[in-house]
Amino acid sequence: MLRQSGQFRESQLQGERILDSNDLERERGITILAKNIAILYEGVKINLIDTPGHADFGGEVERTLQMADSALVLVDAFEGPMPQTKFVLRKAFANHIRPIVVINKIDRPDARPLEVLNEIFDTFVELGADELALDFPYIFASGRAGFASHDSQTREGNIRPLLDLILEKVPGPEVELNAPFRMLCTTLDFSEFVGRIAIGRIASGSVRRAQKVALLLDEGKVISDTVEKVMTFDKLGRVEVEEASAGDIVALVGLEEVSIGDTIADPEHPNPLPRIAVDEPTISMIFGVNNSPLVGEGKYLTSRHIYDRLIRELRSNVALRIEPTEDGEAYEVSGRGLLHLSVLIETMRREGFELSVGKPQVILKRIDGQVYEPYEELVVDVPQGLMGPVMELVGQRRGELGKMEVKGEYAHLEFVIPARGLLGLRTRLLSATQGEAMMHHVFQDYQPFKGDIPRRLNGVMVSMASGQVNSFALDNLQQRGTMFVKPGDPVYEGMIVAENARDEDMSVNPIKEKKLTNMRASGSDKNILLKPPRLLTLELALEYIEDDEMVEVTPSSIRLRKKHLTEEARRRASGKGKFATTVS
Ligand SMILES: Nc1nc2c(ncn2[C@@H]2O[C@H](COP(=O)(O)OP(=O)(O)OP(=O)(O)O)[C@@H](O)[C@H]2O)c(=O)[nH]1
Ligand SMILES: [Mg+2]
Repeated sequence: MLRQSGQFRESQLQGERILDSNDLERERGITILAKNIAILYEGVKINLIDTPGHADFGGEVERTLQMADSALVLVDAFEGPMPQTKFVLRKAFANHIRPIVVINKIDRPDARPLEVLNEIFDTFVELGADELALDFPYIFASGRAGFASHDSQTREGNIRPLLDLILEKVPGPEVELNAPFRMLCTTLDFSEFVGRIAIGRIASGSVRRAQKVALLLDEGKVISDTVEKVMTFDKLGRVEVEEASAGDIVALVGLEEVSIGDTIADPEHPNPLPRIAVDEPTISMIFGVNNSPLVGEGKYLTSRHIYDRLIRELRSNVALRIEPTEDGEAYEVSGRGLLHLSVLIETMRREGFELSVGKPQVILKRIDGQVYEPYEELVVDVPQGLMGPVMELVGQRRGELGKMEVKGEYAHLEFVIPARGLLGLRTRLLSATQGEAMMHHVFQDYQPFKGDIPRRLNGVMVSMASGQVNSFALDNLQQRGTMFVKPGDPVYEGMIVAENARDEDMSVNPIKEKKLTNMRASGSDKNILLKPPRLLTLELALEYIEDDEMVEVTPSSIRLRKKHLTEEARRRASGKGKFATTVS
């Protein structure tokens, strides 16, 4: 759409992922933050908001829907509707937004556009869409090849049919032009030069530069302020304007106290718009200072630094919650899923923070004296021959099969599973299926607590010494497990250096030198063949650890460690059993 609108310089459209502009988005190939752009088509300004598709960033979807009149729901012409498709549709229906379905990637050789269309129809029915919604507009497209068509067989053309469909089906914004100014702040941006920028769609009236406004904050607080600058969205950027009016999506400069969910209003008519409803978090982790002996690789180390950073995050990350813990040095951070929180950790580490993070815990609820836990809908697509191990793994983790279908050579399996059961599932699924399984999941609801889920089967090797790993020691240890470290890596007492092949923890000495008496067999080092260590990404590390363990995160390293560094302290602590999950 951007390319064919003809409004961009070629240099602005280089490569893929034009909107996924931050480093993390590019590296991971996913959208994390929603972004606004605008194009002009047939004299109509079309504001487009790109939202993340991954349910962990559902908070982004919830708030950006406030600015939208319609949703283009993109569905892969081979994969069909995914759990996140349902998530987005549910949100759209709840906000009375009528979706336009775009069956994308019809250029794929394995595309099955008409079957997918039927599956989408079934999804609408399943979600209880009313008759109006069941009559949904749809179109086939290839975003990559740049065409859209009402005919599923077309493999060429341009994107105009999609733009035309938008003009035809999307009602103009429902707004009151002649009422007092009111707008909900749905996005925040920051700039070094002008400070906080409030973004939202004007619900009624108009706003000018230098206009006095009332900020209607949470809990009925009202403050007066002045809009310094009004900007509207234009192509990939923003332009300053004198005035903007109802229906426009604007960025307002000068309101230093504003947060997402606040209403900005005419001071004579301070009536707040409904705040944005955001789903509750389902997962939490403890963020604490890094108190490992290797602390100091980063710039921001104190709990004060961490606290201030987390509070800053709250302004724009609407689905996040933060609570101080009893010891005051650490914070319980809650979010929508592992990815939601790990992206925050990854962002912080790139900014120079060091942290220690505890095992992710699902957030339990007590309803009428009974404990409830979050359940997720899980979809696994896997070559048919590999269904067995998938069923077994998901079954062990208390997932229940709902639907099973065959799509081409793939089996498509739909489960409902406690969110606890998902932690660590991806790695196991991938190794059980030689990397062939694809899984997607999305929060479904809270259901009664389902009982135990098997924990990590293996114990770990814990270093008993501090120093530098050497190959002689590793050569011995690698017979007994899978190493996480390589020669030359720094280790400390209490650091986890390997997975033990057995199910218990073992203290080891990865810095042990060869005894002098053996030295005569010179050159024997050459016979040491070390397997490459298992590299743990942040998410893998978080999924891996148990309750008595932590992940040490610094700008340059991710290490696993025991909470208690000495064996003595661990022995003392292990006397007291702990409930594995938190109850709220
Ligand atoms: N074959 C084919 N591939 C496409 C097409 N459109 C996008 N892709 C590929 O699909 C992958 C995902 O594309 P994205 O644009 O990141 O998808 P997205 O829906 O924005 O993903 P999230 O932002 O994470 O929800 C990329 O590798 C694209 O190159 C298409 O029309 N045809
Ligand atoms: Mg995207």
